[in-house]
Amino acid sequence: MFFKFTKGKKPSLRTICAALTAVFLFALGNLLFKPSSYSLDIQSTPAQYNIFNSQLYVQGPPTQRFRDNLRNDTKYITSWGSAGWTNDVITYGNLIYLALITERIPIIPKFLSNHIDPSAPPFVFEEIFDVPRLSQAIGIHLLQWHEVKDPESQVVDDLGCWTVWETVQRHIKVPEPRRSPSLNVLKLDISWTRTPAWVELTSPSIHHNHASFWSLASLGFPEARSKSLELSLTNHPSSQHQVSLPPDDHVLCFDLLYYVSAHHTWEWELDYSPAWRFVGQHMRWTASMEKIADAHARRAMNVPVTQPTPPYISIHIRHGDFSKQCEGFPVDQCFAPLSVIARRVSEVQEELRTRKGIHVTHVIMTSDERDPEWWSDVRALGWTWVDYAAERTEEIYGKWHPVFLDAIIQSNGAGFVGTRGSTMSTLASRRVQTWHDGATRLVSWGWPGADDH
Ligand SMILES: Nc1nc2c(ncn2[C@@H]2O[C@H](COP(=O)(O)OP(=O)(O)OP(=O)(O)O)[C@@H](O)[C@H]2O)c(=O)[nH]1
Ligand SMILES: *[C@@H]1O[C@H](CO)[C@@H](O)[C@H](O)[C@H]1NC(C)=O
Repeated sequence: MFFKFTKGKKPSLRTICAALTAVFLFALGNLLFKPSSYSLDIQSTPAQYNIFNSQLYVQGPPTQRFRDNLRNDTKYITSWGSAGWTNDVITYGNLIYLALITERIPIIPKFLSNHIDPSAPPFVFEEIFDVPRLSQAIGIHLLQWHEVKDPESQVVDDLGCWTVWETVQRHIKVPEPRRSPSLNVLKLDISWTRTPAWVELTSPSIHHNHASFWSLASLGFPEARSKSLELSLTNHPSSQHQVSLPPDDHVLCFDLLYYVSAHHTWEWELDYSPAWRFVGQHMRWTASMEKIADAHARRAMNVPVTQPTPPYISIHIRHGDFSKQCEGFPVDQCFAPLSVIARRVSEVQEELRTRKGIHVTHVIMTSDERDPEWWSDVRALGWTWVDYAAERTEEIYGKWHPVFLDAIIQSNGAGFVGTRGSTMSTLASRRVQTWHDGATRLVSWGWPGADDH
């Protein structure tokens, strides 16, 4: 929560036949089952080949000014992240879902390191998420900012955007647009216009700060847009060039799409979450990331090279700055003790045994806890973890990799035990349930006995 916040090898004839058959079946499947509205405006070849080709959605290679690269027959949508990595994954998932329902092409920014070492360079979306697979699953093309505007460009572009954050922040006296560090990286000078009050989510729960998907989507269509612009909404001139611009319609943009739901706040935690169902579940890891994660998991479990990776139960225990939510309890009484976590692991083992007939003994812990004593208690339970220092993962792959690999290892558990209130745990549960039909539990915490049940 945001606080509650085969390379080099010649293909065999058999491979070629299999590939041709696959392409044929794929094309046939698409003809039969895909709604034709996704084919956009390109008629000559099957749409599914076009959705992977970014060049059809921009003028050409990335330009100094992003606007020079936009097509006049295509509408776009964008937004930016500004929190921990998983929060930003949710934010980008919400952006892509809004793109679906507004029939616009999303432009996705890079991930910026907020929770990890700030010296870690921005990380491109398609290097962790399999973009062609996602595109094919949801039927629209995805653009990334580096394909539109040259990352080396020194040109500061003006852009008019909607601020949702200023409208829905109830707890602040003088609400403001949410400023993402991405805007500096992309050299965008934004003039913000406050969204109408009606974007706020009417929810059965009384949490603050959320907007609703369809109210935001309506701003991407002419009628709601022009009616809104009649309302004399607060506009902030851009901070560098001091220009006042109306919200752009060619590139519909919003400051922050983290707090957005269809029906209920914190909706990614709920089974019907449309952003999860129509987008999030299709955000699969790239094959190369999967491979690195599998190698790390195998070494953590000491799997001999001749054996397949055994099923395991993954755990995510979020500590660190979650201690701020302890409300007076010392952390050893606030965070769930390992005995309580072990009880949840047994439940997951039991469910996997009875429901799926699989006997899972391997347990892999992931956590932001740094106390070596806590980790030796984890070892005493017979559980293991990836030792990123010993693996030299950061030196070899970069600073982002431990969090990516932990997320992938969590998501590939036959079962999962996580920390209630952590988005990293929320997403791991969703993935284990949807991708592996796994057993999941979230541990409650905050006071002694919080997880009693
Ligand atoms: N490598 C690793 N990093 C973790 C782990 N748990 C937390 N972190 C770090 O802490 C960050 C937590 O932020 P998010 O990913 O947004 O998830 P969250 O648990 O909802 O936390 P908040 O955003 O702070 O509320 C992660 O992105 C990681 O950088 C873990 O198990 N392994
Ligand atoms: C749109 O762009 C194309 C090619 O870039 C150009 O030929 C056409 O005149 C433009 N249409 C409008 C309405 O500007």
